[in-house]
Amino acid sequence: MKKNILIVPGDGIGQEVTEVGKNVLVKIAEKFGHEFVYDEALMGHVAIEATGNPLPDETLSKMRASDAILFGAVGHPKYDNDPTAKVRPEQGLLKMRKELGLYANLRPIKLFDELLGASSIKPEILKGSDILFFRELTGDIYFGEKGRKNDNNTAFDLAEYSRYEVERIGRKAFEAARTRGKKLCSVDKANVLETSRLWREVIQALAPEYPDIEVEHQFVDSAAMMLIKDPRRFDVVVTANLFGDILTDEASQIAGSMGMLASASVGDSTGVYEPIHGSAHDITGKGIANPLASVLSAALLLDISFGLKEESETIIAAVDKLLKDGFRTRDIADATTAPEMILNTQAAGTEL
Ligand code: GGG
Repeated sequence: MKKNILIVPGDGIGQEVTEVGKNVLVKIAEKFGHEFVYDEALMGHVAIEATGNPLPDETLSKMRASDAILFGAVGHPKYDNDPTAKVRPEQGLLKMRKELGLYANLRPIKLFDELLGASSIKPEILKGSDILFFRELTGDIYFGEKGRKNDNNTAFDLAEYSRYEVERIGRKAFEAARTRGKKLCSVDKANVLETSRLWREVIQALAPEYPDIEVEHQFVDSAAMMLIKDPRRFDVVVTANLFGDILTDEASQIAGSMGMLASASVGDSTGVYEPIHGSAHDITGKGIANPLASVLSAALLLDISFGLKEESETIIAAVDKLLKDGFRTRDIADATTAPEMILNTQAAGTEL
């Protein structure tokens, strides 16, 4: 198979982990006889530095022209303490999602058995947890009108959802539930928010089309609690942009670390595959970042964008073997892991 893959490392540890993800794609192409052609583009803080724009037109054109995108992370601490900054790395991320129509963000919360001890949650509660989140990605409070009023003394962010937007992500989640445990949990805040009441109405209206799927609705506060108390009760979860952003960071503790969670953003055109973690400048350049979320993102890319199931499963098996062999980064180390067993950036590739 011949495919064009755009590599967009972005900022901070995005650079180092994406290199490992790409290495794994190179190895897979060699092993299975595919021809993957790579190009690279700037996004985030590095793009602002080079062009003044977090998502330069050149990057967007390359994105549209590619068959899939392996992305790292965006962000820089200099913007965290400068709330007045007009241009920010994250604007590139949001613009990319909108421009490419990436409305569905799939975040699998997969717990590798070897990492049962790495979580602060008790192993007997965690064992067997396997959740697939669908985070809506192009609506909600992230994209509504925002601004200041009352002489700059009041700020607002408008949350908006249309029926169409809820229905299309809802359908994706129902379809996915059909291929898994046949359970769908829709998370909202319908006791308070009008957008959530519409959300619930639309999911309820879809349910009769999927009689084989057991549907439940949970308020986001209750879902946050149940994720930690009883993660095995969840199969597929569908939720709005903001709730999904927060709940999946929480759910990363089920998998042991944010450094283990990959994601796929799909919709109208080229799919984008990236770790759910950010740029983590505090550990950038120290060789201690966990590259497995990028490696697992490469596995999602092969499966979802190219339909290469065997190749994707080969990567997941290699990650499983690495962990069984005791390789760890600090974020997933536990009391039984020897400190010298630090996963370096080559290790993920050499297992293939
Ligand atoms: N790889 C994910 C990433 O770069 N996250 C940084 C970020 O700002 N995320 C906000 C979001 O995902 O909406």
